Amino acid sequence: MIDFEKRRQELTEAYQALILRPNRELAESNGVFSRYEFPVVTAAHAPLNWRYDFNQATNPFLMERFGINAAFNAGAILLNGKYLMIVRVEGTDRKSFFAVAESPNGLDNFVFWETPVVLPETDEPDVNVYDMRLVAHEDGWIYGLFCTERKDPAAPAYDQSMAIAQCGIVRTRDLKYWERLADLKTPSPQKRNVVLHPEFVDGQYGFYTRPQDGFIESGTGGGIGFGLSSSIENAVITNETIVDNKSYHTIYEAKNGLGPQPLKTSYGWLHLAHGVRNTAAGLRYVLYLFMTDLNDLTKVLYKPAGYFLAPVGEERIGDVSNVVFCNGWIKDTDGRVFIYYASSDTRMHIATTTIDQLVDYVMHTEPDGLRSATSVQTVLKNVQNNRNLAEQML
Ligand code: M1P
Repeated sequence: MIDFEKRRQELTEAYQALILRPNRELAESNGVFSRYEFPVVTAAHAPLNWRYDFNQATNPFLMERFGINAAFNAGAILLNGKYLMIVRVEGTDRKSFFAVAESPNGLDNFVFWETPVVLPETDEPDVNVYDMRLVAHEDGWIYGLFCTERKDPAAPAYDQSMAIAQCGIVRTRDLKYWERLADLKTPSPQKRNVVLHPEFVDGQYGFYTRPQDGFIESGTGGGIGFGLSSSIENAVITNETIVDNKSYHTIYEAKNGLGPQPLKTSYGWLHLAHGVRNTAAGLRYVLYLFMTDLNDLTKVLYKPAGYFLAPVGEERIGDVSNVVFCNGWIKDTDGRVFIYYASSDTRMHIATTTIDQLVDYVMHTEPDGLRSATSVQTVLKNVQNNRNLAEQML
Protein backbone atom coordinates (compact mmCIF):
# COMPACT_ATOMS: atom_id res chain seq x y z
CA MET A 1 0.00 0.00 0.00
CA ILE A 2 1.12 3.54 -0.54
CA ASP A 3 1.54 6.08 2.22
CA PHE A 4 -1.64 7.98 1.32
CA GLU A 5 -1.08 10.90 3.65
CA LYS A 6 2.54 11.37 2.59
CA ARG A 7 1.58 11.36 -1.07
CA ARG A 8 -1.26 13.83 -0.46
CA GLN A 9 1.15 16.14 1.32
CA GLU A 10 3.78 15.89 -1.41
CA LEU A 11 1.23 16.64 -4.13
CA THR A 12 -0.06 19.64 -2.21
CA GLU A 13 3.40 21.02 -1.49
CA ALA A 14 4.54 20.67 -5.10
CA TYR A 15 1.35 22.39 -6.30
CA GLN A 16 1.73 25.27 -3.84
CA ALA A 17 5.37 25.74 -4.84
CA LEU A 18 4.35 25.91 -8.51
CA ILE A 19 1.59 28.47 -8.17
CA LEU A 20 3.56 30.67 -5.75
CA ARG A 21 6.75 30.60 -7.86
CA PRO A 22 7.82 34.14 -8.78
CA ASN A 23 8.42 34.86 -12.45
CA ARG A 24 11.39 36.85 -13.70
CA GLU A 25 11.78 39.03 -16.75
CA LEU A 26 14.62 37.79 -18.93
CA ALA A 27 17.42 40.28 -19.50
CA GLU A 28 17.78 39.52 -23.19
CA SER A 29 15.27 41.45 -25.30
CA ASN A 30 14.98 42.71 -28.88
CA GLY A 31 13.74 46.04 -27.51
CA VAL A 32 10.21 45.33 -28.66
CA PHE A 33 9.10 43.03 -25.83
CA SER A 34 10.52 40.95 -22.96
CA ARG A 35 10.03 37.29 -22.33
CA TYR A 36 9.81 35.70 -18.86
CA GLU A 37 11.62 32.78 -17.29
CA PHE A 38 8.62 30.54 -16.66
CA PRO A 39 5.34 29.79 -18.39
CA VAL A 40 2.52 31.52 -16.49
CA VAL A 41 0.00 28.68 -16.67
CA THR A 42 0.54 25.01 -17.47
CA ALA A 43 -1.44 21.77 -17.16
CA ALA A 44 0.16 21.34 -13.73
CA HIS A 45 -1.56 24.57 -12.57
CA ALA A 46 -4.96 22.81 -12.76
CA PRO A 47 -6.25 22.51 -9.19
CA LEU A 48 -5.61 19.21 -7.49
CA ASN A 49 -9.31 19.01 -6.59
CA TRP A 50 -10.16 18.75 -10.30
CA ARG A 51 -7.76 15.88 -10.80
CA TYR A 52 -7.73 13.82 -7.63
CA ASP A 53 -10.23 12.12 -5.40
CA PHE A 54 -8.70 12.62 -1.96
CA ASN A 55 -10.89 10.01 -0.32
CA GLN A 56 -8.69 7.07 0.61
CA ALA A 57 -11.68 4.69 0.59
CA THR A 58 -12.49 5.37 -3.07
CA ASN A 59 -8.98 6.22 -4.32
CA PRO A 60 -6.56 4.09 -2.26
CA PHE A 61 -3.62 4.69 -4.64
CA LEU A 62 -4.31 8.41 -4.75
CA MET A 63 -4.19 8.26 -8.51
CA GLU A 64 -5.18 11.04 -10.84
CA ARG A 65 -8.82 10.48 -11.83
CA PHE A 66 -9.07 13.27 -14.40
CA GLY A 67 -5.91 14.08 -16.33
CA ILE A 68 -5.13 17.50 -17.76
CA ASN A 69 -3.15 17.49 -20.99
CA ALA A 70 -2.61 21.19 -21.65
CA ALA A 71 -3.54 24.73 -20.65
CA PHE A 72 -3.23 27.18 -23.53
CA ASN A 73 -4.82 29.73 -25.92
CA ALA A 74 -6.25 31.97 -23.19
CA GLY A 75 -8.33 35.11 -23.53
CA ALA A 76 -7.42 37.84 -21.04
CA ILE A 77 -8.96 40.83 -19.30
CA LEU A 78 -8.16 43.25 -16.49
CA LEU A 79 -11.24 43.29 -14.24
CA ASN A 80 -11.56 45.01 -10.87
CA GLY A 81 -7.77 45.22 -10.60
CA LYS A 82 -7.28 41.49 -11.23
CA TYR A 83 -5.49 40.01 -14.23
CA LEU A 84 -7.71 37.24 -15.51
CA MET A 85 -7.15 34.65 -18.16
CA ILE A 86 -9.86 32.42 -19.54
CA VAL A 87 -7.74 29.42 -20.32
CA ARG A 88 -8.40 26.64 -22.79
CA VAL A 89 -7.89 23.66 -20.51
CA GLU A 90 -7.65 20.38 -22.36
CA GLY A 91 -8.18 17.06 -20.62
CA THR A 92 -6.39 13.88 -21.54
CA ASP A 93 -9.68 12.99 -23.25
CA ARG A 94 -8.91 15.76 -25.80
CA LYS A 95 -11.95 17.81 -24.82
CA SER A 96 -11.28 21.47 -24.02
CA PHE A 97 -13.17 23.61 -21.55
CA PHE A 98 -12.75 27.09 -20.15
CA ALA A 99 -11.45 28.01 -16.72
CA VAL A 100 -10.50 31.37 -15.24
CA ALA A 101 -7.03 31.85 -13.76
CA GLU A 102 -6.40 34.97 -11.66
CA SER A 103 -3.19 36.81 -10.82
CA PRO A 104 -2.63 39.85 -8.61
CA ASN A 105 0.05 41.31 -10.92
CA GLY A 106 -0.41 39.65 -14.32
CA LEU A 107 3.07 38.13 -14.27
CA ASP A 108 2.92 35.21 -11.86
CA ASN A 109 0.88 33.52 -9.12
CA PHE A 110 -1.91 32.64 -11.54
CA VAL A 111 -4.41 30.49 -9.65
CA PHE A 112 -7.47 28.87 -11.19
CA TRP A 113 -10.84 29.69 -9.71
CA GLU A 114 -12.32 26.78 -7.79
CA THR A 115 -14.42 25.41 -10.64
CA PRO A 116 -14.23 25.63 -14.43
CA VAL A 117 -16.77 27.60 -16.46
CA VAL A 118 -20.09 25.81 -16.94
CA LEU A 119 -20.82 27.07 -20.41
CA PRO A 120 -24.48 27.40 -21.41
CA GLU A 121 -25.26 25.77 -24.77
CA THR A 122 -27.53 26.41 -27.72
CA ASP A 123 -30.01 23.83 -29.06
CA GLU A 124 -27.06 22.31 -30.93
CA PRO A 125 -24.69 21.00 -28.23
CA ASP A 126 -20.99 21.83 -28.53
CA VAL A 127 -18.62 18.89 -28.90
CA ASN A 128 -15.47 20.90 -28.22
CA VAL A 129 -15.03 24.55 -27.25
CA TYR A 130 -11.82 26.56 -27.34
CA ASP A 131 -9.87 29.79 -27.86
CA MET A 132 -12.12 32.39 -26.22
CA ARG A 133 -11.50 36.07 -26.91
CA LEU A 134 -12.75 38.32 -24.08
CA VAL A 135 -13.90 41.77 -25.14
CA ALA A 136 -15.22 44.50 -22.83
CA HIS A 137 -17.62 46.14 -25.28
CA GLU A 138 -18.79 49.73 -24.99
CA ASP A 139 -22.35 48.40 -24.59
CA GLY A 140 -21.31 47.40 -21.03
CA TRP A 141 -21.09 43.61 -21.47
CA ILE A 142 -18.00 41.45 -21.51
CA TYR A 143 -18.32 39.15 -24.50
CA GLY A 144 -16.59 35.84 -25.01
CA LEU A 145 -16.26 34.69 -28.61
CA PHE A 146 -14.98 31.17 -28.98
CA CYS A 147 -14.82 28.28 -31.37
CA THR A 148 -17.51 25.64 -31.03
CA GLU A 149 -16.72 22.49 -32.90
CA ARG A 150 -19.19 19.81 -33.92
CA LYS A 151 -18.92 16.75 -36.13
CA ASP A 152 -19.61 17.49 -39.79
CA PRO A 153 -22.97 15.78 -40.53
CA ALA A 154 -21.73 15.18 -44.10
CA ALA A 155 -18.72 13.17 -42.87
CA PRO A 156 -18.61 9.63 -44.31
CA ALA A 157 -18.38 6.79 -41.76
CA TYR A 158 -14.70 6.19 -42.54
CA ASP A 159 -13.81 9.78 -41.65
CA GLN A 160 -14.11 10.51 -37.94
CA SER A 161 -12.25 13.81 -38.04
CA MET A 162 -14.37 16.00 -40.31
CA ALA A 163 -15.66 18.86 -38.19
CA ILE A 164 -17.40 22.18 -38.51
CA ALA A 165 -16.03 25.11 -36.54
CA GLN A 166 -18.44 27.92 -35.70
CA CYS A 167 -18.20 31.03 -33.55
CA GLY A 168 -20.04 30.70 -30.24
CA ILE A 169 -20.89 33.85 -28.30
CA VAL A 170 -21.43 34.30 -24.57
CA ARG A 171 -21.66 37.40 -22.41
CA THR A 172 -21.09 38.12 -18.77
CA ARG A 173 -20.45 40.90 -16.27
CA ASP A 174 -18.10 39.02 -13.99
CA LEU A 175 -16.82 35.86 -15.78
CA LYS A 176 -18.98 33.84 -13.33
CA TYR A 177 -22.50 34.04 -14.76
CA TRP A 178 -22.64 33.56 -18.52
CA GLU A 179 -25.44 34.04 -21.04
CA ARG A 180 -25.20 32.12 -24.29
CA LEU A 181 -26.25 33.90 -27.48
CA ALA A 182 -26.84 32.43 -30.92
CA ASP A 183 -23.77 31.32 -32.87
CA LEU A 184 -22.54 33.89 -35.37
CA LYS A 185 -23.75 33.44 -38.95
CA THR A 186 -21.49 34.45 -41.86
CA PRO A 187 -21.19 33.32 -45.49
CA SER A 188 -18.17 31.12 -44.58
CA PRO A 189 -18.69 27.40 -43.83
CA GLN A 190 -15.93 27.37 -41.17
CA LYS A 191 -15.38 30.06 -38.55
CA ARG A 192 -12.47 30.22 -36.14
CA ASN A 193 -10.59 33.22 -34.78
CA VAL A 194 -13.58 35.56 -34.67
CA VAL A 195 -13.03 38.71 -32.60
CA LEU A 196 -15.51 41.39 -31.57
CA HIS A 197 -14.50 45.02 -32.09
CA PRO A 198 -14.78 46.75 -28.68
CA GLU A 199 -16.69 49.82 -29.97
CA PHE A 200 -19.87 50.23 -31.97
CA VAL A 201 -19.26 50.81 -35.67
CA ASP A 202 -22.01 52.97 -37.21
CA GLY A 203 -24.26 51.76 -34.40
CA GLN A 204 -23.56 48.11 -35.21
CA TYR A 205 -21.40 45.33 -33.80
CA GLY A 206 -18.15 44.85 -35.73
CA PHE A 207 -16.63 41.39 -36.08
CA TYR A 208 -13.19 40.37 -37.32
CA THR A 209 -13.60 37.04 -39.05
CA ARG A 210 -11.54 34.42 -40.85
CA PRO A 211 -13.42 32.97 -43.81
CA GLN A 212 -12.24 29.42 -44.37
CA ASP A 213 -13.39 26.57 -46.61
CA GLY A 214 -12.08 23.53 -44.73
CA PHE A 215 -11.53 22.70 -41.07
CA ILE A 216 -7.73 23.01 -41.44
CA GLU A 217 -7.17 24.41 -44.93
CA SER A 218 -8.26 27.97 -45.64
CA GLY A 219 -8.86 27.00 -49.29
CA THR A 220 -10.28 29.86 -51.32
CA GLY A 221 -10.94 31.68 -48.05
CA GLY A 222 -8.40 32.94 -45.56
CA GLY A 223 -7.36 36.42 -44.60
CA ILE A 224 -8.70 38.44 -41.72
CA GLY A 225 -12.14 39.74 -42.63
CA PHE A 226 -14.44 42.35 -41.12
CA GLY A 227 -18.21 42.55 -41.11
CA LEU A 228 -21.07 44.24 -39.27
CA SER A 229 -24.18 42.96 -37.56
CA SER A 230 -27.01 45.08 -36.16
CA SER A 231 -27.72 42.43 -33.52
CA ILE A 232 -25.41 40.70 -31.05
CA GLU A 233 -28.11 38.32 -29.75
CA ASN A 234 -28.60 36.90 -33.26
CA ALA A 235 -25.47 38.08 -35.02
CA VAL A 236 -25.48 37.77 -38.80
CA ILE A 237 -22.81 39.07 -41.15
CA THR A 238 -23.76 39.21 -44.80
CA ASN A 239 -20.73 41.07 -46.17
CA GLU A 240 -17.13 40.44 -45.18
CA THR A 241 -14.32 42.74 -46.31
CA ILE A 242 -10.83 41.24 -46.22
CA VAL A 243 -8.64 43.51 -44.10
CA ASP A 244 -5.41 41.51 -44.17
CA ASN A 245 -4.97 38.77 -46.73
CA LYS A 246 -2.75 35.70 -47.10
CA SER A 247 0.23 36.47 -49.28
CA TYR A 248 2.85 34.49 -51.22
CA HIS A 249 6.20 33.90 -49.54
CA THR A 250 5.31 35.48 -46.23
CA ILE A 251 4.81 34.18 -42.70
CA TYR A 252 1.03 34.17 -43.38
CA GLU A 253 1.18 32.38 -46.66
CA ALA A 254 -1.10 29.45 -45.72
CA LYS A 255 -3.53 31.27 -43.43
CA ASN A 256 -3.82 33.89 -40.72
CA GLY A 257 -6.25 34.88 -38.03
CA LEU A 258 -6.74 37.72 -35.59
CA GLY A 259 -5.60 37.18 -32.01
CA PRO A 260 -7.08 39.26 -29.18
CA GLN A 261 -9.28 42.36 -29.51
CA PRO A 262 -7.46 45.33 -31.07
CA LEU A 263 -6.02 48.01 -28.78
CA LYS A 264 -6.89 51.63 -29.48
CA THR A 265 -4.00 54.09 -29.73
CA SER A 266 -3.95 57.69 -30.89
CA TYR A 267 -2.43 56.53 -34.21
CA GLY A 268 -4.75 53.64 -35.00
CA TRP A 269 -5.96 50.25 -33.82
CA LEU A 270 -3.15 47.85 -32.94
CA HIS A 271 -3.78 44.27 -33.99
CA LEU A 272 -1.95 41.11 -32.98
CA ALA A 273 -2.53 38.15 -35.29
CA HIS A 274 -1.09 34.76 -36.11
CA GLY A 275 0.36 33.84 -39.45
CA VAL A 276 0.78 30.27 -40.69
CA ARG A 277 3.02 28.80 -43.33
CA ASN A 278 3.62 25.22 -44.32
CA THR A 279 7.03 23.58 -43.99
CA ALA A 280 8.46 20.09 -44.38
CA ALA A 281 8.09 19.85 -40.58
CA GLY A 282 4.42 20.86 -40.67
CA LEU A 283 2.59 24.13 -40.08
CA ARG A 284 4.53 26.92 -38.36
CA TYR A 285 2.50 29.52 -36.42
CA VAL A 286 4.05 32.89 -35.55
CA LEU A 287 2.61 36.20 -34.31
CA TYR A 288 2.63 39.47 -36.21
CA LEU A 289 1.36 43.01 -35.68
CA PHE A 290 -0.40 45.55 -37.83
CA MET A 291 -2.31 48.82 -37.35
CA THR A 292 -5.62 49.90 -38.90
CA ASP A 293 -7.16 53.32 -39.36
CA LEU A 294 -9.20 54.75 -36.48
CA ASN A 295 -12.05 55.68 -38.82
CA ASP A 296 -11.84 53.03 -41.55
CA LEU A 297 -11.36 49.76 -39.67
CA THR A 298 -10.70 47.85 -42.88
CA LYS A 299 -7.73 50.02 -43.88
CA VAL A 300 -4.28 48.76 -42.85
CA LEU A 301 -1.99 51.72 -42.15
CA TYR A 302 1.16 49.92 -41.03
CA LYS A 303 2.34 46.34 -41.17
CA PRO A 304 5.96 45.46 -40.37
CA ALA A 305 7.59 42.68 -42.37
CA GLY A 306 7.70 39.22 -40.89
CA TYR A 307 6.93 38.04 -37.41
CA PHE A 308 6.78 39.91 -34.13
CA LEU A 309 7.15 36.80 -31.97
CA ALA A 310 8.04 33.23 -32.97
CA PRO A 311 8.50 30.11 -30.84
CA VAL A 312 11.96 29.68 -29.27
CA GLY A 313 13.53 27.02 -27.04
CA GLU A 314 10.98 24.89 -25.19
CA GLU A 315 8.19 26.94 -26.79
CA ARG A 316 8.93 25.06 -30.00
CA ILE A 317 7.92 21.72 -28.51
CA GLY A 318 4.52 20.48 -27.46
CA ASP A 319 1.38 18.80 -28.63
CA VAL A 320 1.41 20.78 -31.86
CA SER A 321 5.04 21.83 -32.15
CA ASN A 322 6.38 25.04 -33.69
CA VAL A 323 3.30 27.07 -32.78
CA VAL A 324 2.75 30.32 -30.93
CA PHE A 325 -0.81 31.52 -30.64
CA CYS A 326 -2.26 34.53 -28.84
CA ASN A 327 -5.87 35.39 -28.12
CA GLY A 328 -5.38 37.50 -25.00
CA TRP A 329 -3.53 40.67 -24.13
CA ILE A 330 -4.07 43.34 -21.50
CA LYS A 331 -3.37 47.05 -21.76
CA ASP A 332 -2.63 48.11 -18.22
CA THR A 333 -3.53 51.53 -16.83
CA ASP A 334 0.15 52.61 -16.94
CA GLY A 335 0.66 51.87 -20.66
CA ARG A 336 2.22 48.44 -20.13
CA VAL A 337 0.93 45.65 -22.34
CA PHE A 338 0.84 42.07 -21.13
CA ILE A 339 0.82 39.63 -24.02
CA TYR A 340 -0.39 36.19 -23.03
CA TYR A 341 0.68 33.71 -25.68
CA ALA A 342 0.57 29.94 -25.85
CA SER A 343 3.34 27.75 -27.15
CA SER A 344 2.83 24.59 -29.17
CA ASP A 345 -0.77 24.12 -27.99
CA THR A 346 0.58 23.21 -24.55
CA ARG A 347 1.21 26.09 -22.10
CA MET A 348 0.80 29.84 -21.51
CA HIS A 349 3.59 32.41 -21.40
CA ILE A 350 3.78 36.15 -20.92
CA ALA A 351 5.68 38.79 -22.82
CA THR A 352 5.61 42.40 -21.63
CA THR A 353 5.96 45.60 -23.58
CA THR A 354 4.30 49.03 -23.72
CA ILE A 355 1.91 50.78 -26.07
CA ASP A 356 4.74 53.17 -26.99
CA GLN A 357 7.04 50.30 -27.97
CA LEU A 358 4.34 48.55 -29.99
CA VAL A 359 3.41 51.76 -31.80
CA ASP A 360 7.07 52.50 -32.57
CA TYR A 361 7.59 48.93 -33.80
CA VAL A 362 4.53 48.89 -36.00
CA MET A 363 5.02 52.38 -37.48
CA HIS A 364 8.79 52.33 -37.99
CA THR A 365 9.62 48.79 -39.05
CA GLU A 366 9.91 48.32 -42.79
CA PRO A 367 6.98 46.56 -44.45
CA ASP A 368 7.55 43.32 -46.35
CA GLY A 369 9.02 44.06 -49.75
CA LEU A 370 8.09 40.49 -50.72
CA ARG A 371 11.49 39.79 -52.39
CA SER A 372 15.00 38.97 -51.19
CA ALA A 373 16.35 42.05 -52.94
CA THR A 374 14.07 44.37 -50.98
CA SER A 375 15.20 42.76 -47.71
CA VAL A 376 18.81 43.52 -48.69
CA GLN A 377 17.81 47.12 -49.41
CA THR A 378 16.43 47.42 -45.86
CA VAL A 379 19.72 46.16 -44.42
CA LEU A 380 21.71 48.55 -46.66
CA LYS A 381 19.55 51.45 -45.48
CA ASN A 382 20.29 50.60 -41.83
CA VAL A 383 24.02 50.28 -42.54
CA GLN A 384 24.08 53.61 -44.38
CA ASN A 385 22.19 55.39 -41.60
CA ASN A 386 24.63 54.03 -39.03
CA ARG A 387 27.62 55.04 -41.19
CA ASN A 388 26.22 58.57 -41.44
CA LEU A 389 25.70 58.66 -37.70
CA ALA A 390 29.25 57.43 -37.02
CA GLU A 391 30.65 60.10 -39.36
CA GLN A 392 28.65 62.83 -37.64
CA MET A 393 30.07 61.73 -34.31
CA LEU A 394 33.69 61.93 -35.49
O1 M1P B 1 -2.71 24.07 -33.68
C1 M1P B 1 -2.49 25.44 -33.90
C2 M1P B 1 -3.80 26.22 -33.86
O2 M1P B 1 -4.64 25.74 -34.89
C3 M1P B 1 -5.89 26.39 -35.03
O3 M1P B 1 -5.67 27.72 -35.43
P1 M1P B 1 -6.16 28.18 -36.92
O4 M1P B 1 -7.63 28.13 -36.90
O5 M1P B 1 -5.62 29.53 -37.18
O6 M1P B 1 -5.54 27.19 -37.84
C4 M1P B 1 -6.68 26.36 -33.74
O7 M1P B 1 -7.14 25.06 -33.50
C5 M1P B 1 -5.85 26.80 -32.55
O8 M1P B 1 -6.55 26.49 -31.38
C6 M1P B 1 -4.50 26.07 -32.51
O9 M1P B 1 -3.70 26.63 -31.51
